[in-house]
Amino acid sequence: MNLLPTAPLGQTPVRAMTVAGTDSGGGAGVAADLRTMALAGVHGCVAVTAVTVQNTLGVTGVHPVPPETVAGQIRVVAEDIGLGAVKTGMLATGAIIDAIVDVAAEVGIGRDRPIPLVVDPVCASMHGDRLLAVEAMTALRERLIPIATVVTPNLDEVVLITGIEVVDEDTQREAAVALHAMGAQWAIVKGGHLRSSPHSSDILYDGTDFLRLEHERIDTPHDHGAGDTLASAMVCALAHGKSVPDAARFAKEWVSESIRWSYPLGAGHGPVNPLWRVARD
Ligand code: PXL
Repeated sequence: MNLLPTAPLGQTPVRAMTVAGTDSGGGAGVAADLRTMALAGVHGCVAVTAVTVQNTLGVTGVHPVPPETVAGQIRVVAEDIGLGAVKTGMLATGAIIDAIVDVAAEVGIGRDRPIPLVVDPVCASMHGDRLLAVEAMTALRERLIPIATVVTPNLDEVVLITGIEVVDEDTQREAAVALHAMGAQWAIVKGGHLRSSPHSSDILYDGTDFLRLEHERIDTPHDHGAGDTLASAMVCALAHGKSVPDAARFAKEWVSESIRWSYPLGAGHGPVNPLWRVARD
């Protein structure tokens, strides 16, 4: 695959930020985001939104960070280090979403602003544990999605956000139109969980054109952190100045290889693995 250019050793690389939760098992959230950013040659900054207590079997605790602490992490980094792009993942509460949307306006993050924003609307873990409070759905729909450069839901998130049950490509397109109508500049409706198709095809929509990105489906139980990895790869490409379709193509290949090289861990679902980028036999 075509990789992103990396800075010469010793020189400042492109910077991106993940606004996300921690996973004590090291599979998803901030850990997954920083792995992909490091391996893609991007310096990853972090605004932690919540600490989760979890292993490969599930989440047993969620501890949100105070909203002003989340906003503070974003503000000081944007002001000092400078950011090429930002992604959000697990956001936990409506008050955290409000704080992020407010600081994004202050420092220029979001669609039609200098710093592109990828919103991965994480609602629940793969085990069904809630990672975004039910009360936060309104803030997600009415405040965060409208400032997204790209929103990247999976099919479970699509139902929760739009009410649309995706069963085929037509309904996948319908969902993309609904997400775009909520204000996102681009909607990517991921088809990885659409079992009626032999491929994993994602639909991209910008209000005018539909694009379909296709990849063979890689069947594995070890796909923890796949959504985070896709959104992180996309944010790396956007930080490098790529267009959304080019960033989505890069990210699709990146996550597909990372799923191919995922590994078992603990007694549950293992993580996707971007170390294919550097590993040798
Ligand atoms: O993969 C979604 C996700 C994001 N962030 C955190 C998570 C998970 C899934 O479990 O735990 C912190």
